Amino acid sequence: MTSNSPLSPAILFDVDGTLAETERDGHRVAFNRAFAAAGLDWHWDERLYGELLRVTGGKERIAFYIERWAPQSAGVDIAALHADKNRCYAELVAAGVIALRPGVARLIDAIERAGWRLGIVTTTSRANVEALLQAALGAGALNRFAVVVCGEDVARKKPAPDAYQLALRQLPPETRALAIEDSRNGLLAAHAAGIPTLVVRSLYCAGEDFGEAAAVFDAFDALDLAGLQRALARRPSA
Ligand code: XBP
Ligand code: MG
Repeated sequence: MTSNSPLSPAILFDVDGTLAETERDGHRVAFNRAFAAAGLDWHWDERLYGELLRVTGGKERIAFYIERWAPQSAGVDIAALHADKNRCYAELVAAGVIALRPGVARLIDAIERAGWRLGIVTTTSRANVEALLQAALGAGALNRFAVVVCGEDVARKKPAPDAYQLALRQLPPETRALAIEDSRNGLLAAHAAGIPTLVVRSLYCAGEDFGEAAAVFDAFDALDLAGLQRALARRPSA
């Protein structure tokens, strides 16, 4: 299959947990730095953050935390706090704290060499994606992706299908898309958009239910173009 084939493949990568293990040492640390800078005595430890991850989106996660654990802070400016958190995240990423998962760069290169399209479908902020890809793959890395859908592009974040549906609208009609995800929320989003999905287990989401996945892997080492092709041939079960 090449990009000129009647069915032109596009491999749509999730970001957090999939391209890189960004959550524990990236987003979580950045949230805590922003809380401290704002004079808040909140601290999201590794275990609590695992629970909070069920809420996708940083602003939504802060709002959920306030509702559950800090109702006295209902007046906090969530948008400002989140903007500072993303600034802290960009600093961490630029300092090299977060690397791509082993095998990701190799797979991206192979997809490009095959003439297939690359895409990103994430519920994180665009600034975070830009910071990560620039640090990990170099300046202009985002231009390698035919479609880049981020949290601010959609009304509803994963597990809603909006982000994947938008990606499909931005790709040529003959595209055969395959998603690569690490979480149940991501899998449900892609599945609801009718996109077959491979799961590569990550630190925080390894124990989740991936029943709807075309295949589940523990690492990218086991994934090659043939594996992607097999998954592309499958339609998601109803
Ligand atoms: C990951 C998320 C994000 C990040 C934080 O989604 O849920 O909310 O934790 O990012 P995905 P923001 O795996 O789909 O990328 O603070 O920018 O929202
Ligand atoms: Mg993810």
